Amino acid sequence: MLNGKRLAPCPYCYEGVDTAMPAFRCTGRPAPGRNPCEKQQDDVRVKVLDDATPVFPAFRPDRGRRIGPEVEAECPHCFGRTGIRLCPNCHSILPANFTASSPMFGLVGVRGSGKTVLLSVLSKELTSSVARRFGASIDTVGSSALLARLDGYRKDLAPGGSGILPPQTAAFRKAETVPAVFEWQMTKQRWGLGAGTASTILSFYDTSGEDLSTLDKAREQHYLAATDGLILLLDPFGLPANRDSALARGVDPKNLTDTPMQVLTAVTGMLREADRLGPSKKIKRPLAIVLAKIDAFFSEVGPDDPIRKQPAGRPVFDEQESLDLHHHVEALVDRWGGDDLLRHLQHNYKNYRFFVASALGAEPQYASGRVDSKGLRPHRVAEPLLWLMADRGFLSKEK
Ligand SMILES: Nc1nc2c(ncn2[C@@H]2O[C@H](COP(=O)(O)OP(=O)(O)O)[C@@H](O)[C@H]2O)c(=O)[nH]1
Ligand SMILES: [Mg+2]
Ligand SMILES: [Zn+2]
Ligand SMILES: [Zn+2]
Repeated sequence: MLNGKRLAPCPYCYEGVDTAMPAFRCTGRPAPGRNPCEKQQDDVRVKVLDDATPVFPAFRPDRGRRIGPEVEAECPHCFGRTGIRLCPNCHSILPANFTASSPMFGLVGVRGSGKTVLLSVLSKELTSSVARRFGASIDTVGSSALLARLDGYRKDLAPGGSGILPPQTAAFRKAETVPAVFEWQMTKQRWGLGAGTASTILSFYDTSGEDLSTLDKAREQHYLAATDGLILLLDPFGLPANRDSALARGVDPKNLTDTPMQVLTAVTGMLREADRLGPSKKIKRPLAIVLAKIDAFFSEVGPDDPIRKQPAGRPVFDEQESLDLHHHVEALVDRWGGDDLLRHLQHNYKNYRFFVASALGAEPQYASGRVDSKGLRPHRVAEPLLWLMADRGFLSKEK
């Protein structure tokens, strides 16, 4: 049962994990008088994630002695106790409060939609301003090559950095596409039960920037199926009314290969297949559709336009403001020739909402890949995620 009572998808490999029966990793601290375990290559990680980093041994505790949810185990080699829980399938460290009821949210977008730049900025926003705003603890889980890469890109874009945008890498090794995982922990008041820690998992993976024709469809579908809510990043330059202006500004035509409509149709197809939905049934999973790079359109609207407005910094999700923006963006998409997109959403999704975001805050020089000298001014990058959280009841909504 995936998304049912017992199994929750691993945020790294998206396989269902029985959280009552995790694998464990030795901490390297032996029981008194024992020889410590040594770090070595973990064959499971090599096979599933192509990651050969030496680590302490992993093991599955003796099945016979299992009582209730397993939070600690004893290393069979050095007899040290460990609380490092692993996914049995890929041996990644599970988030601390990962349970079968932790929802997982993800983000998708094709090459050129602005995914890498957005993820670089979002990972910083989450662990700083968003965490402060909601009094939450939002931390990265484990380490991944992607997290390190995103940090590097962000430093390049920040003042004092090289000012160069991330390159369109041709292909990454599997290890470099291991998802960046965040755990959002919050204290929740539960009726009659007092306070408890609730945990939401964010799993983002960044592809080498394929277009739809070269997408690893199996992996993408596996990922889409595992998420409880999705953020779909669309490139507004790909809408019919904006293409020519994009090309005139120096946008690489390769980044406009797939139109937003083609991307959405592909995602819908994969979700329908993953959920085995009949043609008359709508997709229930909430979908946040984000028009990225929205800074490119600031000069076309007045300073008080909803797409330019800063979101309020209160620790609630402002539902009315979000709905107003949603309707405004719908009208904008229609004006830009995306009426087919609107109809598609109405026919296929029960619960969707439009957002705008700008990771950079100002237009870069598209052809040379240089960012604006005023530096990074992210705009509304976290809002789609906040909506997904509020929709699940993890954040309160202000009506
Ligand atoms: N105007 C504007 N352009 C952006 C922004 N983010 C990305 N871009 C442009 O989109 C290109 C592709 O971005 P990238 O994040 O590499 O896209 P990816 O292929 O989806 O990972 C960048 O080189 C920029 O030219 C943004 O916030 N504003
Ligand atoms: Mg990219
Ligand atoms: Zn896994
Ligand atoms: Zn050990």
